[in-house]
Amino acid sequence: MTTGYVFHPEYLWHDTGTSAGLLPANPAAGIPPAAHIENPEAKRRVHELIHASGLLGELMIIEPRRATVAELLRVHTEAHVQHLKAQSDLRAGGDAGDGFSPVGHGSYDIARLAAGGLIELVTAAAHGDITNGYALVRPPGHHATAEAGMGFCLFNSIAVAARHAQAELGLARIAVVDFDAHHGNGTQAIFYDDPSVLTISLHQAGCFPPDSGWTHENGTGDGAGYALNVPLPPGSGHPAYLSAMHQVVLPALNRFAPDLILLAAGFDANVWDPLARQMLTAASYREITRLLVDAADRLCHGRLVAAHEGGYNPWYVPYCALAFLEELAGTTTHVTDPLAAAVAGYAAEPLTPQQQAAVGEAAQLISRLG
Ligand code: 6DK
Ligand code: ZN
Repeated sequence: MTTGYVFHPEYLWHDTGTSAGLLPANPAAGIPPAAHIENPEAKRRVHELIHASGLLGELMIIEPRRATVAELLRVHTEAHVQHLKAQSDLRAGGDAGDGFSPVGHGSYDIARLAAGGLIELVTAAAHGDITNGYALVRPPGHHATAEAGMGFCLFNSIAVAARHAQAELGLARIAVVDFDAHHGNGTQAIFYDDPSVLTISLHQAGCFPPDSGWTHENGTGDGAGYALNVPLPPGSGHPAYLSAMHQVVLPALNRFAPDLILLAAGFDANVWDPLARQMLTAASYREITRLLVDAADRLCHGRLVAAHEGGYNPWYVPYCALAFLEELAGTTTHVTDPLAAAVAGYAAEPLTPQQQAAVGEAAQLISRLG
């Protein structure tokens, strides 16, 4: 069993500027500059912890390359690719589409390196060089649609890798599981009418994008049934996510029988994240990952390939990501979650009827999968 790892210093150079988190800095209007919330800090610390824990030495390093324009065009429109290139060429950068998804100077090439890193990881999995893998990339991708960037996302790296796997690697049926706290709307939209790609998103209901990711969004045309959403109420934690895994994700994967599982691994459903109000701990990520690894082993020779998405608490995200990666690699390190004791008293609240209802509603749709 070999776990692949993609990282590149350039991922930390994607410059999101000082737009005060979400709002464009505007001192005259009383909005002082501050680092954009999607800044390199959390992900830099993830990489450093992977190194410091000794885990890096047990992984197969996969070198990323830039996705070509032709590879991007399998998913994105020419206008979108050109727009990002033009914004990135500006001396001061620009925006991907919604006003809070900064494109730094040079970010076009970095976003291509993110998508290409995932392509290389999927290729290594298809060739059997690795069993599974994790790409610690910036910028994130799961909100990006064919036509536009949004929610800090420029290109949809997972979608680009999925289309590459189908076109070049003989992997026909692909499942995308997304446990980022926000809805994987871009990935869902790209594959909405396509029964060869099943998308399953677990997220905080009504968080981002606004009014997106409801259970009734279930695919269209030939793809009807092949988009699943579990919108969990704010405050959902370990029991709700585990219930969603057992009642929705695993049965859907079993039924769909993918050749590859892609994972949008956002770590912003953690109990200390500033951009959502969910309650997962590092131990939760470990358990969720174990279930996904088991499913991949059972269904598709272990092929589980993850892309880092969100996760904004620079103190806690590294421990969540390390637990996830240890589980992917089937090992442990000497590092334990230093914050576990601090939430032991409240992060394991029992399943509420509202959480159970959200899971149950999604579970009813699994029979629509062919
Ligand atoms: N809300 C992500 O973590 C990105 O999924 C999350 C982006 C959240 C943005 C929150 C936000 C608004 C803004 C305007 C109007 C309504 C709501 F893609 C990932 F990075 F992974 O801006
Ligand atoms: Zn997110």
